[in-house]
Amino acid sequence: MVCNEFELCRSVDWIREKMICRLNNTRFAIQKVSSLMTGGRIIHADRESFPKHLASECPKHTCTEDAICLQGKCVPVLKEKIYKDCSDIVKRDPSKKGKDSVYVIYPDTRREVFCEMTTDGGGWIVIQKRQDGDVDFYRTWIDYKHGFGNVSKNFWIGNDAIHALTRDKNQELRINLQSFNGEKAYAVYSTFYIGDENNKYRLTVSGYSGTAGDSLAYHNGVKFSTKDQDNDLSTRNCAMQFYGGWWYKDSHSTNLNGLYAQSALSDWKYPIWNHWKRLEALKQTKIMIRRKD
Ligand SMILES: [Ca+2]
Repeated sequence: MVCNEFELCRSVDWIREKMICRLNNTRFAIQKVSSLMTGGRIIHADRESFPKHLASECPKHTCTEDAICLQGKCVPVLKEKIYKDCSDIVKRDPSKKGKDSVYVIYPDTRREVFCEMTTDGGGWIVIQKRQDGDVDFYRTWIDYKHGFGNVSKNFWIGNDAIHALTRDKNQELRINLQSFNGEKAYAVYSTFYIGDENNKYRLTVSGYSGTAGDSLAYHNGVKFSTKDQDNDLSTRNCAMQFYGGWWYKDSHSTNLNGLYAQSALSDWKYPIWNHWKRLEALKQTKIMIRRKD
């Protein structure tokens, strides 16, 4: 269908891949503008009634209610709300509480993340999870940079993603731990962010509370290391010694990306949390973040 020129966006802000349009009090975002010309997707936000509302604003608009006019063509509108992160989802849609799943969020660009919607009211973005030995965590710098694994089972979201998600320095961190005999403990940190790759993903973490003890304090201010990139403070290569990618100092007091054990074996190379179970390998770990405001 041919329509009049796109006139919905009276003012346009370009933010990365998004074109943010404002029309009176309605704000909506068009994703991946370059792909629109070949029938890409449009997503609108903040108002379910967007097409009708626009119809009254744009009498020349000749597309159906499920499309808007852009570059002379009617382009379908996807009725998908734009959420900034997992906490935004539970805030605006309380029915999602308790529904742990993969969701699409737009903290900066479009990301598919696993939201933990159960613990302490939900709204957590899971950045690491381990529940069995299916995925190898003894990996290279590039793997840790981009992330690996399966988001609903065992995975690392990626250091670039963690940096992007925490760079506003307004995230709290929560780590849930479970031992092989079924005991549980957790640690919450009121401050958590990491630097970018140039800064070797340097860790900033503080403000502990919880039941597991503060094993991350030792790692505060430390750079990330992998077996092929030794940024630790030891003369040895801690990533090789402890079989993981982590913020190793001259050793560690927690090694949650270490070698997965199938039982409660005892060694520094396993996923341990020293202040809770000393050197006992843990069965399950989950690391997650949530916006504080
Ligand atoms: Ca070293």
